[in-house]
Amino acid sequence: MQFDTPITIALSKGRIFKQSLPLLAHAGIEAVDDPETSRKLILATNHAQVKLLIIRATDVPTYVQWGAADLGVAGKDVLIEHGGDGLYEPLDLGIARCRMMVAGREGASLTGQRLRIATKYVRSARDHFAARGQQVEIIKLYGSMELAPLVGLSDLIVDLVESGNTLKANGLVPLEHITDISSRLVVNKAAWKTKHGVVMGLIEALREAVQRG
Ligand code: PRT
Ligand code: MG
Repeated sequence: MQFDTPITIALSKGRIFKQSLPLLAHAGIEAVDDPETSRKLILATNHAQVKLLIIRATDVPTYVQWGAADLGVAGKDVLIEHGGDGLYEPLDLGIARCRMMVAGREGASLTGQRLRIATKYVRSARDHFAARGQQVEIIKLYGSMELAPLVGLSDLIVDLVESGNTLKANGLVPLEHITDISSRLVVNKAAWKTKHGVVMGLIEALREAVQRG
């Protein structure tokens, strides 16, 4: 691919960066530094015009919405909570897959009014229970949700589950599937127009990489 205009791509380190690398490589983009060892927040690539921003997973939609990054890779969980203002979401990259689940102690009740739900995913949790007419109390947490039912902070949690090991290690079980999660390519709405050629080229190269598997 030719990059005749500056392009900034926002990524989080960890699983999203690792799993995005082979897809970006298919589009001819290779990072010069490894974010796991480098402390740099802006990574150069093999193309002078292409830069990678390394930021928190939950901040990716914000950088892209405001045009500080032209494109980004973010989990569907994060995109649901952000709401999607100022973004297009043209491609499911099929990476960083997991499931959003309701979990709790074995045999915990899922019905009843005023259940307390501890979660980082406030919007997803509220919508899930509201869809069946259940009013719940959402307790917003920023991590380690598994602790909440153990100390009586909540009846249930809504969290991401991959292997199920984290739940198991804390004596909890998955009780209900909410939705499958994967990471998506997001594009700033203005960049979609002003950098149309490069953005489309990049989307097509990534789409091809995803289809190849
Ligand atoms: O870690 P940090 O606070 O910086 O932010 P983050 O947790 O949002 O970022 P990161 O890099 O951990 O996750 C980025 C994205 O990866 C998320 O937004 C999801 O879309 C996706 N993803 C895929 C996951 C998981 N799998 C996952 N298993 N994100 C988190 N987890 C956590 C989960 O919350 C739970 O604590 O891993 C634990 C469960 O894993 P198992 O294997 O024990 O079931
Ligand atoms: Mg994490």
